[in-house]
Amino acid sequence: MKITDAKVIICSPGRNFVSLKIFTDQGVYGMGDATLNGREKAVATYLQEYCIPALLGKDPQNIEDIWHYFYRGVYWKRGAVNMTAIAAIDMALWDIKGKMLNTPLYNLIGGKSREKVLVYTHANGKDLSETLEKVGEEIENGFFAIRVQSGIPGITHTYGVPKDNKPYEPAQKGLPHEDYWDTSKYLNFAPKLFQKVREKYGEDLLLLHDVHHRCTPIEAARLAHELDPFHLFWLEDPVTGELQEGLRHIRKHATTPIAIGEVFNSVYDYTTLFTEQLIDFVRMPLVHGGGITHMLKVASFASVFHIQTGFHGATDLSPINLAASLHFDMAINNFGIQEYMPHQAIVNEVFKINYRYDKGFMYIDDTPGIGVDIDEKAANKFPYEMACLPVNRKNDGTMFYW
Ligand code: GCO
Ligand code: MG
Repeated sequence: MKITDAKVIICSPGRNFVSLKIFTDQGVYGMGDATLNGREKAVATYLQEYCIPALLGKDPQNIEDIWHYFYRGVYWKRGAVNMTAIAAIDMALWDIKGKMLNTPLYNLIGGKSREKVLVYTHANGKDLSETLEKVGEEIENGFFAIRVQSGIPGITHTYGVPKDNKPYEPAQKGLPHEDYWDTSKYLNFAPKLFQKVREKYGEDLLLLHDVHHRCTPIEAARLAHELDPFHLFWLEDPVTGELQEGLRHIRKHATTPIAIGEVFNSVYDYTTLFTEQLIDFVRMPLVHGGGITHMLKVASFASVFHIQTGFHGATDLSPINLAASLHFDMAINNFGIQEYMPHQAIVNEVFKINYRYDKGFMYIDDTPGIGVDIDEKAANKFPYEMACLPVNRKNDGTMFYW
């Protein structure tokens, strides 16, 4: 069996997505997600100029070998662009294998470990009372697990909160717009928010919160400690991903579970975090984490330390990634939870999906392979438009983490 061709499809149904389609001499093709929010064309160019020419003629059945060809075989290892390109290739190859063997992806990676996939959604409000209302709405929608983000008194606009009643979408057309940030206002407010949520909705709801990399290690330790009484399911990205040792401070002061990794892309990002038991959930998604082949290794490594998965699933990851993640979530033993932020309806004009949400859980059907296809004619109706994530400054103008 041989790879005969491959192409990159860039489209923008509401937001930009990059997809890779790999063709074979058996008439079967595979689909992979290659979307890296705000840097889409870097991955597309890398695939087009360097990876696709090297893929032609290879046997798509040899997934492990092809993975290492693009990882070990490239002197410049790791990095978001590189690992997203490898992920797209890897997903497409697993998709081809499933189609050739006429079986869904989850069967190729161990079969079903569960019947359905627990997901969490987002409740975002511009202030405390709107956020409490949104939590109530998501409970009505059947969710057992809800990520709670709120506007903060004294900060005009912040991460996770939609503008003008539109669905939350952080990437804005053109160059990055600027937000403003004040950690002390946030630290004073966050514990009060969770106290109110618990008072109103009780102990059973699984609550999550994303700090989005904005605390120093000691600030994160204070926050995690003050949130301890509200028993969060997890506190996400309390410190920046680069400073792994920063997580040690949190462990010294709190038992709030920690999730990290949506900006990581290598198993080597986790060696300290796993072996020292500094985290509880792995956030790295298949699309930025080198695909299924690599994430199987990460998940196995995590399982040794009783660490679970909780993959990133924001709307800037395409339906191909979400479907592949759901197969993965179904198959591994140490699955924890999956982020689910539904795509806008317009996205489904381009992507034909094989999953559904019902009462707090997601389900994936038995379509062979990953099971998501792209309607290229529809994709052509939505051409790429440059859009970037915002940047953040402190009130004196100092550049900060967004
Ligand atoms: C999450 C993430 C997203 C990211 C976005 C960046 O937890 O869902 O933090 O909101 O900001 O995916 O592209
Ligand atoms: Mg996050």
